[in-house]
Amino acid sequence: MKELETALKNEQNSRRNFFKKVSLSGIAVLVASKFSFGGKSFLPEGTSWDKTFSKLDESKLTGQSKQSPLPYAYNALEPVVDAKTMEIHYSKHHAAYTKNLNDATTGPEYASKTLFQIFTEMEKYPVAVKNNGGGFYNHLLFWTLLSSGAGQEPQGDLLKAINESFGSVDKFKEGFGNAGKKQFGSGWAWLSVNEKGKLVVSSTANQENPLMSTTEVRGIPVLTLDIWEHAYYLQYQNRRAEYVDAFWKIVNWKEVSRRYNEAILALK
Ligand code: MN3
Repeated sequence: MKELETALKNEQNSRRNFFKKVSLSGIAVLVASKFSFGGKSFLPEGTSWDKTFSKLDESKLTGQSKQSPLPYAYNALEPVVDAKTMEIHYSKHHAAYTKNLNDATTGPEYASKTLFQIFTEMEKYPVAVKNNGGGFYNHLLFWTLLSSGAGQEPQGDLLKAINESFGSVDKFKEGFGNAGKKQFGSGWAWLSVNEKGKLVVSSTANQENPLMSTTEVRGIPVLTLDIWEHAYYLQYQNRRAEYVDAFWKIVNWKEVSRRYNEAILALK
């Protein structure tokens, strides 16, 4: 136990020093995505991602999964996201990931598995299960995090945690926005609660997400942004940065808060 504590301290110190050297104007959050602890060994003794994730609302999702109805109309997020994009995104792209996930998980080995269990052992599964499992879940999550009720901002414990991890809401938005803007090719930007209960920003390629064992920065996602071109191209064409900046107008902060509180409880 002493050894573990010392190792942990050394790791924290070297991380701190590293951040001191490279942390120019709040880009540390991005660096964190490249030099995360990741993995199971840093969870509190006797816990595992599997156990932690099993306490989350959506942990019961199986391979035989269905799309939830969109919680608003296709045109509800205009002018930030146009109705046609929402319609195609939900009824074609998300529908396809859902169907392909179900098609890829008909075997008996999937009968007793939940999607979150599969995520915790992602390396054991075919790439079709990873791509479509991520595609199914990431979109399911994403829809809940958008809202037509503009003008909200983070509050309460979530606000406190954002200030603690990033310095301010603006710094957080800058870090998260940059994660989205700088992700090469298709992917997602994330705000997650990591194994220490701290908020971290990262980005992933394709349909990977922080619940997956194959991901560098692991954690429980509380906010995400789809940065595939299909999410914005009709309206923004090549102007991804404009789309990312406009995203803040439609974030459902109440839902982010709810997910943050759920994640903190799950880690206990
Ligand atoms: Mn998408």
